[in-house]
Amino acid sequence: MLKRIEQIKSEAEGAIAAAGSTAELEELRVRFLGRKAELTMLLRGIADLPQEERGKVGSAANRVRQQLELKLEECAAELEASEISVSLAEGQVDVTLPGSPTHPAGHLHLITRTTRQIEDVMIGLGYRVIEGPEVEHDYYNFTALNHPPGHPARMLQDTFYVQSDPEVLLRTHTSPVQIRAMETQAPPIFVVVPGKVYRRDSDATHSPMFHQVEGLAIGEGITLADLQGTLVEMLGAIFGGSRQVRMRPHFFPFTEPSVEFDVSCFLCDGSGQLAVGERCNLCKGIGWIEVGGAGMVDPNVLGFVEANGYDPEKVQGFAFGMGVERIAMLRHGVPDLRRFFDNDVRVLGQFL
Ligand code: 2U9
Repeated sequence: MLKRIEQIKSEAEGAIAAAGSTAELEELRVRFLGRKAELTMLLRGIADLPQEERGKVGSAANRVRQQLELKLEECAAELEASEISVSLAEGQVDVTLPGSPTHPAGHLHLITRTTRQIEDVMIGLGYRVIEGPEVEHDYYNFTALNHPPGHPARMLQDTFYVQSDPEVLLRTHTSPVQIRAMETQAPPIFVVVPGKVYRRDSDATHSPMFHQVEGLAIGEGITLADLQGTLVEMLGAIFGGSRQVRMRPHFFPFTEPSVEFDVSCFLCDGSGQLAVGERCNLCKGIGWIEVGGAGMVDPNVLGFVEANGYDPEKVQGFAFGMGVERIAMLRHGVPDLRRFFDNDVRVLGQFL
């Protein structure tokens, strides 16, 4: 009997080692350890054996059973792993292949393209592109930009606050990024800051989320004339041709003096007329189109980063801001800014 148990063991071990699949292993488990297997029957018949054989046969059969169970388990784990890798390799999909039928890959959104174009011009003028958080602290969005707590200027922009913390908000402009930049880089600094901003506002020319590009130049001896020259370069590159730029006095809390700037109309070349007696419909006959705001950075703002070398007595400079949607609407004749965010490819596909 003991000899037969050893035979079963070696027969089973040989078969298990030769098994090529988990299905085959399952068949072997049934054959050698199943209800009708010889070893199982043998264990069941132990009670019928003579008293002196029972102990030896019983323990030998149980030991072999346990050894075979362990072997089966080990082999199953190995085979399962190799079967999984084979099936993964067979089922592999090359996601870089064109679809069938092929589908056009699409293109950048007009707002991204317009933003990048502005960035490129500014990079050409020696500026660095930087980005920052869209969820901001009150300090960076308002206080350090010369909006003291409780100041009415804070009301100018309808701000989205985070419910759990009155000090945390969705930035209303990208200007906080420039404060963060000045905290880490001593002057001179020339940065351009694109990004999403948020204000509670919604109509054909306003959206609760829109994009801005702002610029900041701080160093020794930078003047309003440098701002004018920079705007001429930038707007010429964006609107084409030899555009003129004019500034009108305005108010912003973070600049002093502050201006709004206009570009000469690129449709009528500033004449206000498309033909004799025909009023230009883009600039409404004025010859100028409002593009953004700017000014000399208020010394109070520099005071917040004075510790990093921005002594308002020694350095000065300008900042400007533009809405990207407005630029894109003007250039491409889009009447409603919300069309940029409907994600209708019939609209977006026109701006290749
Ligand atoms: C710092 C100091 C000053 C950025 C500026 C404007 C004027 C401006 C608007 C244009 C259209 C916002 O999108 S819009 O509604 N922007 O008029 N932005 S000056 O001034 C700064 C920025 C950072 C440290």
